[in-house]
Amino acid sequence: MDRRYEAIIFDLDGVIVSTDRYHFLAWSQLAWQERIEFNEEINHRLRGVSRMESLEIILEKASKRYTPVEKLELAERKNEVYRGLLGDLTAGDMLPGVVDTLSALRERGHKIAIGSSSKNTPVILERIGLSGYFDAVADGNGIKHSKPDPEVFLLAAGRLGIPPEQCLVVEDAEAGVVAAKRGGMAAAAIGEARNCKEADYSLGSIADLLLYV
Ligand code: B16
Ligand code: MG
Repeated sequence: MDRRYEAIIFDLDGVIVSTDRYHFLAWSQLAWQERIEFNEEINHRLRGVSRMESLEIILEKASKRYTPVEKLELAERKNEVYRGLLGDLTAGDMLPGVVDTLSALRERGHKIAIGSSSKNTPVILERIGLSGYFDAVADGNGIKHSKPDPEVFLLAAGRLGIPPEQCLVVEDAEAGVVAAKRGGMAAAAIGEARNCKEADYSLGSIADLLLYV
């Protein structure tokens, strides 16, 4: 079968699994403890962005200045709450259509990979039963620069051995769509990024991917 893209690289949080609500809960708790304003609009800016960069965005509303050591402590505190919430994660938290779409892509002969900013990627994949399922995993543990830098997607493509122009990235964050395009890849936007103008494709559901690959 003709393939337009040899490889499909999936963002994790917000594309494969609904961990985005756990990030929101964990950041909300930290912001409340520190008496910092936090809402859905600010949360939207955290999608696809690394933990420390997310913290910097939250601290824009803080009335006091934090030292680098205090910032590390805040990020660690948020991560502990987040990790606690991940304890409840199961395969049932995968977003609708994910399992069928991934297996259809494999049947058609595509390589599939994860490209996530999250350092918690290994534990998340294990909790949802997808450890070892992807042909390659690139995550926050292997990169210096997070989205919108293309590093994580280039790492995934390199691990697959597929040139960037033969890769399609699936993203729910504008930062991730921009990262894919900067890396010379095509981008399909879903969920909160759906109307992102830099994307090549807009997906109403993950199964729509099968129309374009
Ligand atoms: P962690 P993705 C991203 O995952 C999240 O969207 C973002 O909200 C989070 O800050 C980032 O991972 C880092 O996560 O604190 O677990 O290392 O969308 O790139 O899969
Ligand atoms: Mg995401």
